[in-house]
Amino acid sequence: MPAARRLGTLRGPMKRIVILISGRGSNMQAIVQRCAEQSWPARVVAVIANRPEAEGLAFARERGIATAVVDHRAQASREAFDAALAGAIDGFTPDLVVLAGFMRILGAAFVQRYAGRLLNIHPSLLPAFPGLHTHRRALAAGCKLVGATVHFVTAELDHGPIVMQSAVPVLPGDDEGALAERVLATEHVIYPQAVRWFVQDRLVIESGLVRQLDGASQVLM
Ligand code: NHR
Ligand code: GAR
Repeated sequence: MPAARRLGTLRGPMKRIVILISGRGSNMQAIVQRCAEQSWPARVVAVIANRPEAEGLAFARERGIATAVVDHRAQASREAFDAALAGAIDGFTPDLVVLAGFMRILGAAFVQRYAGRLLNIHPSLLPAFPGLHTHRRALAAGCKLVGATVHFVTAELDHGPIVMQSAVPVLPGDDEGALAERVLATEHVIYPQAVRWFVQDRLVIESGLVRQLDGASQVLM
């Protein structure tokens, strides 16, 4: 390990980000791109997938970002998967771990290990529709507004402190795919924004609520 990495004082303010994906990885790509364009005090040091076929891995490789795969199907239990995943993550000594379309529920021990430095984006206006198939459920419920939520991850699925939300209308004739696409476009704005605030040390969690220290709007609509 180079001396500059060992000496905390020389490491400077550059935060190390590890991004976990399961598939396409468009949110991961948006974060990598904004990080470079806007010269964040941060670097995406690795992209880790739980599926070897995750399309997003190719983008990371092309960019020279380290990649790893921890295949949940090769693990004997959820606990074993979580431990293998944590081992892979810790090899990159991250300051922040970002779930970006990551599709495996993580256990309490894993979440505790990264408490306060683990973010997720969920494609609904939480606390509505935690879990899977959010767009289908929002359509079935007759929702007129839908959106996405960036939150800190806690042991309770999709219930952690909310960093930022986006809202878009449901339009006549929308199906699941149309809705997912409209919401996804906003995810690509709010997730990089939330991660930027984190790496700039602009977020605090107070009594389970997230405050942006500059008073910036935590809403996109
Ligand atoms: N883990 C914890 N503890 N807390 C959260 O808030 C989490 C989490 C793990 C993932 C992302 C999430 C989402 O935003 C997320 C948040 C997967 C499932 C799921 O049911 C649910 C929510 C989320 C991700 N996964 C199935 C499982 O058995 C597998 C589904 C599949 O492989 O396609 O793990 O919605
Ligand atoms: C995104 O819409 C994300 O919010 C959602 O999956 C998509 C992943 O797209 N996440 C979940 O549903 C988590 N359960 P991406 O891989 O292109 O970022």
